[in-house]
Amino acid sequence: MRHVVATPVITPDQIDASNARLEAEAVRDYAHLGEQLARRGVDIEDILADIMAFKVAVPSWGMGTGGTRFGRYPIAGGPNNLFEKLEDCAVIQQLTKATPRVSLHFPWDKVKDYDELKGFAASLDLGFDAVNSNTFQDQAGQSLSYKFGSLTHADAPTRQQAIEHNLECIEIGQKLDAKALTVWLGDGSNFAGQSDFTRALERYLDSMAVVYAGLPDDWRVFMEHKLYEPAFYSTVIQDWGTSILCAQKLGPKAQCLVDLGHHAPNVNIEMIVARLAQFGKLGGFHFNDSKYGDDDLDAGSVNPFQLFLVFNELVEAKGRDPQCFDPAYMLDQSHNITDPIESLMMSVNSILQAFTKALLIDRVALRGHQDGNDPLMAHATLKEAYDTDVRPILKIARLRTGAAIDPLGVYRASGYRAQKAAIRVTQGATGGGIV
Ligand SMILES: [Mn+2]
Repeated sequence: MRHVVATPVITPDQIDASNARLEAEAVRDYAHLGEQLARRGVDIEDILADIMAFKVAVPSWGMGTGGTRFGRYPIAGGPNNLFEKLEDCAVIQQLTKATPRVSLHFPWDKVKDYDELKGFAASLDLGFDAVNSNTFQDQAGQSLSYKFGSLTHADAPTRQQAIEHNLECIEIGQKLDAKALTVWLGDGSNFAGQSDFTRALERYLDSMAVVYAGLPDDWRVFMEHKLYEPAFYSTVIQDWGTSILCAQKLGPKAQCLVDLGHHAPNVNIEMIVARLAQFGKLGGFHFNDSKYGDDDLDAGSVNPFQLFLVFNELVEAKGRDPQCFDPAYMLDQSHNITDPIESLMMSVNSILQAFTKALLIDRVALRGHQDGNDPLMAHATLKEAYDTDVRPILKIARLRTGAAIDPLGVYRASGYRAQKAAIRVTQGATGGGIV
């Protein structure tokens, strides 16, 4: 029972001392931006309220340093088990107050006692978000291999094993008050002719219908598409088209999950977001960024304008359907050369910046320019919002929620990782999966 109460992480004093130094300047900058926005007819306090309410989940598997197929560079003080990963998640929540929930991945995150896990998380001010199943690799002691597929495998017993794993994930998730299951599978083929596209998808739908039937009333299942990898010729759920067809076939609790890195290069992802939202099928989001493929780089680090355009669609969709539009937001990144805590805090900041800027778009003017066939002014309306320096709003949001005005500065000054390096002696295989 050594994990029942968490050890203190960064003390409130450390945050307060830093905020005391930065507060006066932040308040002045906020007041100045407030004046500028008022001239544009925007009440900065309305924007601030939305930013303070925005939450994004962090992935347990993102707390360990990731790697590539060429290798991995562990950092001293990295987490060795789920409890240590939760301690790291707690630091991000403590310093940003925007990440109160953690997404778990099974069987990686299996523990003996889920009540203990829940209590430990609660003592760190953390809860749990969507649970993720894993049928893209074989586990020790697993009776049937997923080498040639899982939910779409040609053999019924292998499909059944994958179905049962997903049902077990739902069962565990219920113990942790999660409300959604995310299913990404690597099923596909490496050779033309290896797999019958149609029969593979039929098997997927049959398997997912059983998983769907196992969902509690207030749960949803998110289907995460991905163009390629680990299968390099064809993937069963390769894009949003296949995903939405399956979601429509399965029923209202089935929705699509958009991982920003799971598309072909240059695909118009914001348009996919709009389409899925229009048909009530945008269930969740995995934020990251990419240059070439499923790079799992930090959100907003390569293409912050795309992130802004995605949030433009999310704000638009929320405006159309404020009651029902409620996607599950999560970060899904692999941190290969940075401290995952630092990367995730920077990513939260990028996401909040994109969201804030999207909230500043003058939607009445935009619609007028769209309907009046004035492409230049329509685009200029977006750029007016995008070019606004919204950092003062994020700083005041953090100040008012009890987070750190400067999360990275407080984290670096705290020496958290060095302290953990003295305690966390071993460095096990806790690498982030790329999902
Ligand atoms: Mn993902």
